[in-house]
Amino acid sequence: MQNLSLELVSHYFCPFVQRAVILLLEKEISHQLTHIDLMNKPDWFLEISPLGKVPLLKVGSEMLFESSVICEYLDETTPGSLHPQDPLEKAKHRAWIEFASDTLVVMYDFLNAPTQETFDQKHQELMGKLAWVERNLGTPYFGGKSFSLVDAAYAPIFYYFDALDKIADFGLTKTPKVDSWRQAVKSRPSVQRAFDKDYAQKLLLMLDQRDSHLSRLAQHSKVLSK
Ligand SMILES: N[C@@H](CCC(=O)N[C@@H](CS)C(=O)NCC(=O)O)C(=O)O
Repeated sequence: MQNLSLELVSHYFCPFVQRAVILLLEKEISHQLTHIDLMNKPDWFLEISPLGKVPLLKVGSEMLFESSVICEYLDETTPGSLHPQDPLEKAKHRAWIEFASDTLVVMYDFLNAPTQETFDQKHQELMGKLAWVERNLGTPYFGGKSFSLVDAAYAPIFYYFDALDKIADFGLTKTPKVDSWRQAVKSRPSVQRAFDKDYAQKLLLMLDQRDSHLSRLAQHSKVLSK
């Protein structure tokens, strides 16, 4: 990497930001992290963010957006790629990172579903996604022995699982390969450093502020009572 300063513009609960944070920590890349309030986006952010979304990576006076682009840039400009070398394998990893993004969209709809009907529908969609991953996984990591960008892309999803497990059994451990992958990814030091120890509990508190089927289930299960 040329000696350019790196600043990641972030939001504490953004799973797309967390992919980049894991990569920065995994490769020990010096950087600055700036959190913003997405409910009250600062003017300086709106001026430099084409989509009005985090993450953004300021690279010297330049600016990158889109988490997969940011991760690829960080990976390519530092030694020891976290992508496979073989072009076909690399393309497959990129495709599964896209799949992780799609899974996050379903996860968001599931977490915020206003009614039981939407909740059940999104739950089924989520289980369908997990079944696809189950059939395409290596061990202990997605690509086998080495931790890769795909693992970083799914790590935030596993923290949602931790929060959900506190509320009820949603069948998230019923895909055994995904379940052991989840443990392997969460044991990775860079992943542990990227998330606070009580991150899942903080997620629950955040989700509880929404008027959703899940927040009603959480209140019913008393998981949020002190
Ligand atoms: N495709 C984008 C998605 C990023 C994204 O959705 N960020 C959310 C927070 S997790 C955001 O900034 N939302 C603000 C908004 O949509 O106004 C990426 O991979 O970077």
